[in-house]
Amino acid sequence: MIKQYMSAMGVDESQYQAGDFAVHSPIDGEVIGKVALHQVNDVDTQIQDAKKAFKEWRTVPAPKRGELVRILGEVLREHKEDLGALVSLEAGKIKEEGLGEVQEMIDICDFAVGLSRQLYGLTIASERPGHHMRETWQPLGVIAVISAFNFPVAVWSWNTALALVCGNPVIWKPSEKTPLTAIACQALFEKALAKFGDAPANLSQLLLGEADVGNALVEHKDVALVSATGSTRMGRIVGPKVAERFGKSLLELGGNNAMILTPSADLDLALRGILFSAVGTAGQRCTTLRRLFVHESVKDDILPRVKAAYSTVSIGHPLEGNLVGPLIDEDSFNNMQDALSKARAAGGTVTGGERVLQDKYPNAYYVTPAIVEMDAQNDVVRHETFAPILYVMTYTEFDEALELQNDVPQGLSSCVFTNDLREAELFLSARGSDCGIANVNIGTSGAEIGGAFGGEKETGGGRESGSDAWKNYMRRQTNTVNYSTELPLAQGINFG
Ligand code: UN1
Repeated sequence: MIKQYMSAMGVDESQYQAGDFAVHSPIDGEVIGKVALHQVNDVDTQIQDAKKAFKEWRTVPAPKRGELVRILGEVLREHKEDLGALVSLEAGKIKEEGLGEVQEMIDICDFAVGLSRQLYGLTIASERPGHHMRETWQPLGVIAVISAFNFPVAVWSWNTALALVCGNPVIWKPSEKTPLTAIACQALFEKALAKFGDAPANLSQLLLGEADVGNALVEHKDVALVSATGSTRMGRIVGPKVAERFGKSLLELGGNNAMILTPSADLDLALRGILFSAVGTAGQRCTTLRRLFVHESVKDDILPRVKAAYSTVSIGHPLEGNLVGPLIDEDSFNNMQDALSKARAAGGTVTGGERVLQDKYPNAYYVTPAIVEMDAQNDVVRHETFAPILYVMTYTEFDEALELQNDVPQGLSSCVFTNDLREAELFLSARGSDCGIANVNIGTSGAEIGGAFGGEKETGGGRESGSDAWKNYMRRQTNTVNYSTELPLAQGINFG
């Protein structure tokens, strides 16, 4: 099944059928590829090759670098269907979401092309006569991208499109659960390179491997920036290692995203917002809605409607018109069941959360999305479980809802549904949501690429994608130029 897509994208079977690391589709558990993994000693070779590429690429004018990314965007447009379908087959996303992910890639390429003619610095007023100050942004060096299974292609492109226009080479270590989509991206990048013409070799390299290989990449002193997306557990390992060698890191870790549903909210809108954010991608987005704080006066109105909507959601093969595909693997299913039994033990009332389609797909894990009514926000709720579990709690005062929303270790995405201007503005104020993303009358997931994406606290503090996230991929330099014939010192110091 994947062959037609792979060959359309220019990937030869030898690249994904000849190795000894089996890749399973979450759709039915079948082996869909066998790839060769890199070893720890390949890491240094790739980094040395990337350093050579950096020396050349950093001197290519940024708008010319943007031309490569423009072509990459074109190649992605041509292969949107192929890559989107492959994302479905390897990561289990439904067709629309697989295509949406490729669209995010195209969007970030467009954004990066515009950026390639900007990368603005500042001019600064100097306190000294005949002096001129400015701030400039220069290419940074080798960028490592570590990505997760749930956005197997978009996260690479967010980083790579920006890194390239900023003058840097990239080494990408994708999740070991999704190497096939990574191989396809590399092939599409090479197509773009061939059209572009004269670019240095090894601008973008793929590093397939497990934790040992990732670790070697993270620890290597010649990797200037490690951009890592994944669990908080992974970030706790990566962050300190990079900091120890004074490297830079950009961390996109767990989320525990909430919605506050107020009495003035448009409930039809909220229902749709809840459904897409909580159930979409089978609850496996870092921005998935995991907590719903409903005003006590609205609960009896909205909750039956949410439950009714949940019961009509079609679950099954992601390319056959269903709204919810499989969980990524058995571990994910077990983690979900574990969280649900802890929630029950803590007094939660669980609706849904059962395994379905077991007869048809004995080696895959499809579940009905779960709703858990909880009396209080306890540690089960505070923990991120990467599965479709929505905890529902009530509140009385808006301030209390704000406190509950912020009272978790993570700080990625949040939203309020309200038609009350005061509530909306309070939610976005200094004493409102403490998350990197705070929305009004929009769910927690499905951000556009134009804004900076990321969050606070255990989410890791990184920002990638839009706004000025490009600055992560460059080094800042302050320049002072003296065009006078004197040498006045700053702060008026008289030295001799
Ligand atoms: C992720 O789940 O790792 O906002 C990223 C969203 C997507 C990106 C999610 N644009 O849901």
